[in-house]
Amino acid sequence: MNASFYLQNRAELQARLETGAMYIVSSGEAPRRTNDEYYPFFADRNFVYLTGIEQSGADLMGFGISHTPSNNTKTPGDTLFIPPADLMWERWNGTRVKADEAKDISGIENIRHHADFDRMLDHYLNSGNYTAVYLPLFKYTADEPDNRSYKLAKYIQDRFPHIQIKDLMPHIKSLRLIKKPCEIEAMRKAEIITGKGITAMMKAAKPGITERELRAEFYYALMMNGAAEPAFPPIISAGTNNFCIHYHGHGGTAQDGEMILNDVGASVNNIMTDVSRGWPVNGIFNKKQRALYQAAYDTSEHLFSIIKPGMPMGDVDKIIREVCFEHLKDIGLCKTWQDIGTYMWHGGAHHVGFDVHDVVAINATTPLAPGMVFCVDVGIYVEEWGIGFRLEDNCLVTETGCENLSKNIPRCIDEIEAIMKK
Ligand SMILES: [Mn+2]
Repeated sequence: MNASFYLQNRAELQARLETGAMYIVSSGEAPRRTNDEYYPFFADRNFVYLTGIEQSGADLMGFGISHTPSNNTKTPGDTLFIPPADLMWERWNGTRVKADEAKDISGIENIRHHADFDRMLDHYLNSGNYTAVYLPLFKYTADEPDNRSYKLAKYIQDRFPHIQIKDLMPHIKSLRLIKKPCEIEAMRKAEIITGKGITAMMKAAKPGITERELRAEFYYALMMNGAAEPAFPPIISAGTNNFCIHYHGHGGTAQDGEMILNDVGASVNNIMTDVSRGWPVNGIFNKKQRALYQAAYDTSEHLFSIIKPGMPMGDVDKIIREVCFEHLKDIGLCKTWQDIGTYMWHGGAHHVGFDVHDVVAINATTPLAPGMVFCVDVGIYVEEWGIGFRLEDNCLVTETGCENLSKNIPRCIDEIEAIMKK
């Protein structure tokens, strides 16, 4: 990504905000893990989307583009507040982004030390030129501690009651819904790395291999191909551990006759992929595994043949279930439509981008549009047979239909069996 991507994202966001509005997005801080040790820092996704900068303790302040201050002073441009250089701190913890680097990455001209933030915020809010501050207000659970956005909201409400606090999330979610060409390019590169990780696991698989060894194969392939980290904690499991949808135990051993499941992704330039495959530990699908995998594959292929602009988002998941139901009925597992919930445990379509479960403005009636990217995820779990897996690919909506971005990662039974042949 170059600075023009972030400049464009900020320009589009600013154009959505009314006169007299400003917004603040913070990069966040790494939480403490234990004693004096911190979790690796993972920058707030909205902050990265708008700046490209992955530096903790930074804030972006932006302003409604149509705003003309009443006292005719110049409309302030986007301002980035970064922590100052601190040689002792950096000796222990790594270098902080410098002003000129931050400018090159983000295209933001106005870079300030973070110590200026409070004073400048107070100055703007006292100026009479502003009526609203937009903050990204999101909590996954209501009782989680206040992050910087919530603390800023309280600070502003306490001291500047004439200023309205508004939620930035709806605006940023609608921007993040449609991917720009450079995001698609990054995703294509990430799919190649993801494919190397998945095929390495397929090649290494054999009866007796542990989930940890498979995990090591995945990490090794990613690191050897330039990835610093997987996009998200990989899910790699075997046998009945496949029945835990978000399994991170990695303590099991793959036995002959079982299936291995992976649900993994690499990222390039912060754009993630999310790909699942299921394959037999011993390299040859048995009769039941073959029937179920083929059902998932045919369902997925059907979806990729019909997805196109205009289709309501909710239809993707609905049609996955309907088509898979027909296959499971043919196999003899489903008798009535109500039985589908016994074998399909999760939704079949979530967007992917800066987040693996991407934060986008979408509902069941939203029409698909070019530039959207979501997973087509067919999960089948048959506990009575001890077989569970999912087949998950990344679908880009194009002008005329769609494209499977992860189609080159071994996908059909013949491809998987060929790659596993020793
Ligand atoms: Mn996934």
